[in-house]
Amino acid sequence: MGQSASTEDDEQLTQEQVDSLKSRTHFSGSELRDLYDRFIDQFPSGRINKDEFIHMYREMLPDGESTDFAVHVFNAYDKDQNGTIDFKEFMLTLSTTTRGTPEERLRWAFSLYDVNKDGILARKEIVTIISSIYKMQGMEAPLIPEKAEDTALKIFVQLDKDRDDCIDQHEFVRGITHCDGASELLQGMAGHRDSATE
Ligand SMILES: [Ca+2]
Ligand SMILES: [Ca+2]
Repeated sequence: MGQSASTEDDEQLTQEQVDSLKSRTHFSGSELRDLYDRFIDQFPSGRINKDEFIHMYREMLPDGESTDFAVHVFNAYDKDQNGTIDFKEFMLTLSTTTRGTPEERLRWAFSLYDVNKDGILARKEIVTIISSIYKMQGMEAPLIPEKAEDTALKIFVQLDKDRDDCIDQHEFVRGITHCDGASELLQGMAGHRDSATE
């Protein structure tokens, strides 16, 4: 996003990096420095790869089958889609999921559901995410496809106001909080916590 500064081998955040993150997150400078120390402690390379992320989810949710969902969440963190989450990407999402305004959270949720990252939600993307949430919640596998289709259809009927067979960000953010059947989805996401702030 236009920044050329690389944090790769730095042990410390520069003032410039702190200022830039401060302006883009809900964290203070000292919180950012503290979070950075913990981040580097846990991920000395300064990046989280997909396997590490999945592992984090497994530890957080030892009873659920969380791998599919973790991969989708990983992709929502990894804004530049380069296969790793750097500290900046981690902070942007952590800020949104822990302290974001309702609208920020919903925009982030939208990016999570937008599996192919083309800026719109097709019904099968919603089915995909809902299935991964049901799986994580321990629903029996044979029940998942039908239940997920069912919920996705319900959501679609309510949110796709202009009936063009996809949901854009505007329709999603405006409609999802009043949407029947969507509360479990948003709960599924709330189940996602970040060890870094605990
Ligand atoms: Ca990345
Ligand atoms: Ca899409």
